[in-house]
Amino acid sequence: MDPLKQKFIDKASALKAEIKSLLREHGSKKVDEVVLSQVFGGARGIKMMIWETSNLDPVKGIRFRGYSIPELKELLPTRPGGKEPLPEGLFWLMLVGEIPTEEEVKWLSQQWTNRSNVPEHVFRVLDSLPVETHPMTQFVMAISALQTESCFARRYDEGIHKSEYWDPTYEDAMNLIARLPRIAAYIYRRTYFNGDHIPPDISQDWAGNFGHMLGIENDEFKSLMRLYMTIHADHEGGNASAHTVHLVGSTLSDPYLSFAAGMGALAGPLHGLANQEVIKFIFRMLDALGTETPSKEQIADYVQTTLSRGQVIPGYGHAVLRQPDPRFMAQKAFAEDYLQDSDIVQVVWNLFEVVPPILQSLGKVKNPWPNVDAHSGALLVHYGLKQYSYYTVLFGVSRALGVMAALCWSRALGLPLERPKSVTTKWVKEFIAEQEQKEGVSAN
Ligand code: CMX
Repeated sequence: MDPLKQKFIDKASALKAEIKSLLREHGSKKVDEVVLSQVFGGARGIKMMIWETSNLDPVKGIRFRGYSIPELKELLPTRPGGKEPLPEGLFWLMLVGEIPTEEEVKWLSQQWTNRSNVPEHVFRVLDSLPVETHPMTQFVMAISALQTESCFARRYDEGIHKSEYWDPTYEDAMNLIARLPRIAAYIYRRTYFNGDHIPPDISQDWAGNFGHMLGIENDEFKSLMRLYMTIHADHEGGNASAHTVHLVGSTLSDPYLSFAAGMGALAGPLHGLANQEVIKFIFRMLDALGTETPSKEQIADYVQTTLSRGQVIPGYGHAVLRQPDPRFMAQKAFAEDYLQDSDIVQVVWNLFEVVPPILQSLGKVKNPWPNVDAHSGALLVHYGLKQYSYYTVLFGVSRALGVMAALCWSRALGLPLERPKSVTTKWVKEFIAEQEQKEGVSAN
């Protein structure tokens, strides 16, 4: 058995035993109370699922196995002489809870290279689609086509023992992650470069090779890809894409189909598609104002007009966060290091000053601060990746790291089919009437 797999199952078996005794002793302890506004309000904040790979604090932001993004930048292995962490290291950390050594990361990089071959039929499926098909639709279809390769589906069909579900899940997770950059780059090159594809360079790391296959041979851009793939990977379990993968995976649907479903969720404009919406918003604003360098007053007016049309300001707000997103700040720090003089980056920084007080003044927005999507597009535009309809695919490739590590845990811990309770508004009204009657009786 490979060393990562062995380490994973040792840790997962120990935790599974611990959870068993924890539930035996404390299974009936209350961890939450649910109020009616949460039932109607998208289940915000309700604790209802186990997700081991990361945790989101409303004020401090994301912690991957307890580590903040600045800590990961210090601790995770980089390319020789590089500043940005290798996403391979983050996957290792999320899967087994340990900061890997350079050797371990090298091993994982090599594993993903070895597993990266994409079967021909996946490219044929992509080539059969109209070239103007949205890249996220292409991505979902390619992942679904790749499902023919699922070890989990095959082993389940053969009659695998449930204690072994984690094993083919791990194999699928590793193979899927290994293949995604090739698929994503293929979508980019067929959509925007007439199918002029660039073969993989197996001497490069996972994110570096992805940058190479996209066709942007620039070391700074490859560094950006390493950072991008690291910071977008996971945001605990409740966000729409992660939760979808978890929910679909809980039916024992295989990792490919679970991930494809999650990518459908990521493609919504209130979630991952916000990264394309942000840059679209900025381009339209520059167009409307007739300048590449708008003043803060001009930006403020444009933001007000957008709000008055009943539209959201993309890249701002969050269902959990109540501070500027550390993932936004990490990208800002990258821009401060590498591209201080970019006009479009300056627009993003001016929006950061202008938008929060305007959103705050509405009196209803719980978090007026920027999220991860507010910054990413401007960095990509700077390096020449201007086709914003493609941006969510980049997010999706990264998100695979978190949700696949988490799915391995779900299968190893034997987490059951997810099936929360729904109620009708009629039930709610009857419930309220019953409560009021009881209160009336006890008051008399
Ligand atoms: N612009 C305008 N209005 C906003 C807003 C924004 N950026 N963020 C929130 N609001 C509004 C909501 O639409 C809601 O209005 P109504 O009561 O009229 O429906 C009100 O403020 C309260 O919303 P909230 O409780 O603060 O936010 P939610 O938890 O309901 O929603 C989110 C969170 C992200 C969907 C929302 O902030 C939003 O639409 N942001 C813009 C889209 C975006 O950037 N999404 C990406 C999030 C990160 C990611 O997943 O990638």
